[in-house]
Amino acid sequence: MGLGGAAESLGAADLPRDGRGCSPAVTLNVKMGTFHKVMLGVVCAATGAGCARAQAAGGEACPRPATGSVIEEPEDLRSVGGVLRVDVAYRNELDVGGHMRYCYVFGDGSESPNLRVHPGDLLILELKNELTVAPGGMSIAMPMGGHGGAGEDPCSGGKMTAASTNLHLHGLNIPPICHEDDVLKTSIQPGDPPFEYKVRIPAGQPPGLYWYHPHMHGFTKVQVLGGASGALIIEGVERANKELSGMPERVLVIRDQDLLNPNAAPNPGAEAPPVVLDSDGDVMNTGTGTGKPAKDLSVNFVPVPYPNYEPATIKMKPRERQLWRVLNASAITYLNLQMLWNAVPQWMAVVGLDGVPLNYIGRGGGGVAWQTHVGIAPGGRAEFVFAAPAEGVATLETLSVDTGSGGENDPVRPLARIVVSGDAPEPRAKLASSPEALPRPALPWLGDVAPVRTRKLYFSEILQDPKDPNSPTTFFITVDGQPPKAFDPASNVPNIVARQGDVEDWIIENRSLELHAFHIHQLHFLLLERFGSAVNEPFLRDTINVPFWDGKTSRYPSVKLRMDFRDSNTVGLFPYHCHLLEHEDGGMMGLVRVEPQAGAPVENLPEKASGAVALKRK
Ligand SMILES: [Cu+2]
Repeated sequence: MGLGGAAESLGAADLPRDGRGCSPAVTLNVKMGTFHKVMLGVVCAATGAGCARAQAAGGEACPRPATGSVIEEPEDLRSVGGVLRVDVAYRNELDVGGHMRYCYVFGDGSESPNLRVHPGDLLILELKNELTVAPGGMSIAMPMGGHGGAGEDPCSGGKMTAASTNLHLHGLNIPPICHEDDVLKTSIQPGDPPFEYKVRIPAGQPPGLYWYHPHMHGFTKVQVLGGASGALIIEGVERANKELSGMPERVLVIRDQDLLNPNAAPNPGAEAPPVVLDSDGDVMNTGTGTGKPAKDLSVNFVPVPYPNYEPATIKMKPRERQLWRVLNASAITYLNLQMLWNAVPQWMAVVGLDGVPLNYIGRGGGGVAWQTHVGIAPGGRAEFVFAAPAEGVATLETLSVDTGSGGENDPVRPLARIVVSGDAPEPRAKLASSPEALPRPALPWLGDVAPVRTRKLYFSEILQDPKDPNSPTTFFITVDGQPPKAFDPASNVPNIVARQGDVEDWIIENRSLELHAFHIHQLHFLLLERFGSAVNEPFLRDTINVPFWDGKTSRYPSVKLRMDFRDSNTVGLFPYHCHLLEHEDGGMMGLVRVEPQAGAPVENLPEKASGAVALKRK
């Protein structure tokens, strides 16, 4: 079978331009074929371009490159003999503009490196919380003698403050237990000894781009917005798609950050719609695709700030094909990537989404979806092949995304110039040239398994003062029939109880006036329907947009997902939430508890977790 239906559902359909999820502003142009198309699809022009190397712009704890820099690749930390062991210091500092930076500095001195592991490998990560500054600029008092001075177990969930942190391995199908991928009770304080994460990468984890970031409820946005994120790569994407064999690869982590020039006027000649701030100080959607963005963006930490948007620089050899692995590590900003040459959108060959190759399940098709733009929600990933022009300069930009009348402003803006020259350096990493084919997935294709039940959940928001759009908002994700309730981090009570081995269908509705991105930990799901209409996606996701309601239509926008609780690693208590992190922090999170099958071990369940953890702790 082909991936035609799948391809048509990518990109534009993911990034609604109006309340019905359509994209009139962008023509979705999809073709299927081989990589040869990438070569044909690129035209070029001559220009001379060069760019200064990155320079550290102030700061010592979390150095960052200067605007306009050449984009450096993150360092690669690779497993050796099936083990990747790393030490990580988690630091922060106030920059000269008063913005809080957060960073992961690894033992080799690299910041936010790529962690590269294979299925079946062991990842051992020692995380030391070295935060010294609280939001607002106050120094964090270092407790005497360990955890908060009280000797609390970091697995106990006792203390969760702006100085606390933990780590989530986004997209991995690993157990939700402390020292692995628990984010509900794990809380590491400044002064604690290094905290060990010890994770066995599942043998069946699809190869692709995943990521790591903190997940401390109430403080996730500020930490991720400050730069706390990095790529985690499960090696072997070329084993799923042999056309990728031997191809150079490049990791691009796109982050958002507070505006560097918040008071700047738009560029002369640019349309200047009125600026309305929401209760978080973010610029609300102008509906014009222009104007002041809610946040600035950066590419591998090179900022591309409003209002001039001086792009970062990527150098490529003429006509070189590279696999670009793009992570949207933004806290709240949507991306809709497009490659332009001479104002003409170029083809991108999408081969993987959310860490899963498009042909991972082996149901035929080329495993390639040809796109002229690729939408990536906060938390999502897209992997695509791009071929450089024969000469000249192409531009990577993000198109505007209409997030709804209640959403933030994500205008069109450039991100990077792709400068072609014969002496451009090769990316550091290259995919294997003669890969062994991946084994077929052990479980039947999710689309062929009958669900045991269907549930409905919905996103909603309440303004504390309904007459004041700038008053604080409470965010909810509610199981239909239950009372809407903001997530309570003190609660262990699940909103949903499922059973391991089962497959369920979940309908996620959006009853609010802004876009939300549904994400669940520990598993991938299959998109079945959008607005009640079937879609054909023979691949999996872990993050999905749910289009905004226009406030008038009698039916709420929705998606229908097939949720996969078959793997024993999903047993336990874990969250689902909106991946716009200020929504998550504001309460848009719920809990599912997956019960073991009769007779199965129960070590992932919370009441057993402390015992399991005791065995693991050093
Ligand atoms: Cu949201």
